[in-house]
Amino acid sequence: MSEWKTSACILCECNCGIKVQTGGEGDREIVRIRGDEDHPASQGYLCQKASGLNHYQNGTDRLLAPLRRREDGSFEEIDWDTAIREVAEKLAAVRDTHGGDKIFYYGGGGQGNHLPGAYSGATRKVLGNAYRSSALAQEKTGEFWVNGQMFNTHVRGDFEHCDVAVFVGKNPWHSHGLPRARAWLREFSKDPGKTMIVIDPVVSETAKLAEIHLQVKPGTDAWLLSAMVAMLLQQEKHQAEWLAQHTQGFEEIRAAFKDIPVEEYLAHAGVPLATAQAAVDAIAGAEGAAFFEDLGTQMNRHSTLVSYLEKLVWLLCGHLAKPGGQVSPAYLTNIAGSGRATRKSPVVGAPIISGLVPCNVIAEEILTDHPDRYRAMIVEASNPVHSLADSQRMAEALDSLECVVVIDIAMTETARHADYVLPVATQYEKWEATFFNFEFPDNYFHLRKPLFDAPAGVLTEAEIHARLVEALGAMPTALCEELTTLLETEGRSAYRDRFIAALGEDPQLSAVAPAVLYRTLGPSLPEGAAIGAVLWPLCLDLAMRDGASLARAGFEGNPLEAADALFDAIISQHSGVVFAKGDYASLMAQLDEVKLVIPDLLEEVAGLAAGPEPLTSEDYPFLLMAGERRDYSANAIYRDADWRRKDREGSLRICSADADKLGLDDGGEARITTRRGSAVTRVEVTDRMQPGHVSLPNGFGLDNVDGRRVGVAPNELTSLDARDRFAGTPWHKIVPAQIARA
Ligand SMILES: Nc1nc2c(c(=O)[nH]1)N[C@H]1C(S)=C(S)[C@@H](COP(=O)(O)OP(=O)(O)OC[C@H]3O[C@@H](n4cnc5c(=O)[nH]c(N)nc54)[C@H](O)[C@@H]3O)O[C@H]1N2
Ligand SMILES: Nc1nc2c(c(=O)[nH]1)N[C@H]1C(S)=C(S)[C@@H](COP(=O)(O)OP(=O)(O)OC[C@H]3O[C@@H](n4cnc5c(=O)[nH]c(N)nc54)[C@H](O)[C@@H]3O)O[C@H]1N2
Ligand code: SF4
Ligand SMILES: [Mo]
Repeated sequence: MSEWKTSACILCECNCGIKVQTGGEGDREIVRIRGDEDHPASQGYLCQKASGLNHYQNGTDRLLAPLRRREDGSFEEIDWDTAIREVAEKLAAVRDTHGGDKIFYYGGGGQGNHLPGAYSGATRKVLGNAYRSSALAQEKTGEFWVNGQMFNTHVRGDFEHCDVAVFVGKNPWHSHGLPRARAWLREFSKDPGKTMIVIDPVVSETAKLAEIHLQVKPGTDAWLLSAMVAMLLQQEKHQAEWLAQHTQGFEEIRAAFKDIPVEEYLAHAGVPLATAQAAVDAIAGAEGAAFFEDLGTQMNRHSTLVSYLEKLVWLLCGHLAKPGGQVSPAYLTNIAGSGRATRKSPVVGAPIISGLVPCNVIAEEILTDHPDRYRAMIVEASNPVHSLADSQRMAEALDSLECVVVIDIAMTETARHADYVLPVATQYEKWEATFFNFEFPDNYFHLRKPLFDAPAGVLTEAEIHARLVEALGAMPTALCEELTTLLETEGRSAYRDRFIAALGEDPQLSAVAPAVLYRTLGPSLPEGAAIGAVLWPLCLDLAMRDGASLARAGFEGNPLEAADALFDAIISQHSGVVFAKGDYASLMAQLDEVKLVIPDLLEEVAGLAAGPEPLTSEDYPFLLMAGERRDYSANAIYRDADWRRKDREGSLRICSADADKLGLDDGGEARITTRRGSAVTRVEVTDRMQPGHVSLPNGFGLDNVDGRRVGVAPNELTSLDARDRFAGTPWHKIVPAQIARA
């Protein structure tokens, strides 16, 4: 076995630091894994999912040569020169015939890898790509839009310092989202001075630990949260002085909620008044209340409205820009984007929030004869046929395009519909990182060093995009040679000065900058860390924008020096680097005046008076949560079902009363049918579920190359049209369903 090497887990946004021993045949296996105590956020913590990472590294369905689709639909292996040349030619032809804006880009990263998105920027710009999307546009864009309007930036709960923690449709016991989640939840729930509040229809593991569980009826959070806002105002529990000082529009908010019949709204939500009152009192009386809303409400009816109401609750209590409240972490790249919706998608006219087309309209934008329909697609590090609503429709959409290029490590459900599949090194065979850096005050970034050499036959995304840029004739080769020579002879500051001057001379250069940096700065980086090159301008940008945070983290001096020092630290420190230290005192000034009023959403609040429309019917009497996080779910990152130690098939969870009524046995089988599809599933009877509410896990039902499929693919049961009015985010947590004994 090897010495312990340093990396990170790639299964969720926490990216916990790991220490790994490799071994096995040809030293290609991850043999032992433990937590990395030196990692600034995880500090040695791991959850049980990380122990299976060899199932990712040496998983099923791996691809080791580029593939091209034949006329008959089967694939043939081709060499890389052919692959790059033909992909460049085909995409250039679409650009030249229909316009580059007809080439859609999907993905760019997953839970562990965000550098592909940075490098693809070059290919995208050369092709004239104008429309793109990613998984964020089926979960977070509603919240981004609300944050953009209220704060002009992204905010996060400061769970490390709060005395009241509120989880809205979020089960961090499984899904994490905060560092060391399980250890944190246990410690927090035991502390008598602290209060955990959970809003969830299910008695989740997190809800079990909570002091206050608001067990809403599925899909009724808007009534619950409106009632809570109304209680704060009607009982005068709001922070009047703070609101006057730091926010705009308070009187409009008061007017909108003053007449809301609290008891009636709570009855709609199925929450007793005393429980809601206890939650409101705890939040109003907290030193710092931190909130985390997630898929339970973001993939649900009123998702954008609920994001807004959730923010009103803590804003009315002044839980912003203080320890334990909501904070705005420093960033190298802000993955939440601006939150602005300045453009519309070309066919459906859906709002594009933070630059992302809503996932639920992509298929509609393709399967039409509209002249502006997308004609080609690049999919990178994502599996939309499996992960987006209505898998059948997404597959049909891909099949109708003139050219589909998929960049992945494996033969996925999406890759099956590609014209070209470009196989890449795994995240343990190349330098990788994410921009999931949301900690405050100390925020960190982790560029991971590879554990293995990449096998022959695959490339990295950085190399693919550099080659595509070259094949498209857009690489400024003379400038690259000049920059390389300068770097070798005069060093990085001369290189930087020339690079900046060149950007001024040629506006086109910024488009291909990632590829130029990779080809010029990349080879000079130690230990073969060429992929790190794209981080260098981000360090510069941070130093210009937020030098104070950088200086507090120890990167002092003029911005150019501080940026270089940070960049060198990121390249050389393999357990991650604290790149910024926040400061509570200056946060409020940074956030400026908060805008409490979002007119469209206040209108929606008024509409709640009519009460909830029924979501079920005689034909579909159940509400299915299509995609719950569990012990052994990890999106579709592990394609090998054998990584699971329990719940191998991903059971349908149903309460005993419903199971009895339907004659279902624990461990038996049931058929579940929705408006979109039908599947047979294993059954688990558990009284964690409310009557009428059932759940299936996320990430199951993958089709392996050997013909295996284990569990239900949730999006064969979901529909495109069940989506939020504002952000277009899907209603995956409330899919009307019928269940019968199989
Ligand atoms: N184990 C595991 N962890 C993961 C992932 C994974 O696949 N597996 N994926 C990662 C990713 S990409 C994400 S985005 C996060 C998501 O993390 P979460 O959002 O925490 O995950 P979910 O289990 O989808 O949904 C959370 C909760 O919403 C509740 N819920 C369902 N309906 C409603 C409702 O009507 N109202 C309310 N208030 N709650 C409701 C569910 O009961 C559930 O407990 O997890 C990340 N972590
Ligand atoms: N019904 C329903 N659907 C859901 C959800 C739900 O709760 N319910 N959850 C949704 C959520 S929140 C999310 S975030 C999405 C996630 O869905 P996707 O964004 O599609 O992401 P993953 O399932 O994580 O798949 C990542 C892909 O990246 C590939 N990959 C791994 N490493 C690399 C690499 O180094 N390079 C490249 N190029 N590829 C690599 C994997 O093989 C895999 O195909 O799923 C969503 N889908
Ligand atoms: S919390 Fe678990 S799944 Fe998430 S990064 Fe850490 S070890 Fe991996
Ligand atoms: Mo997600």
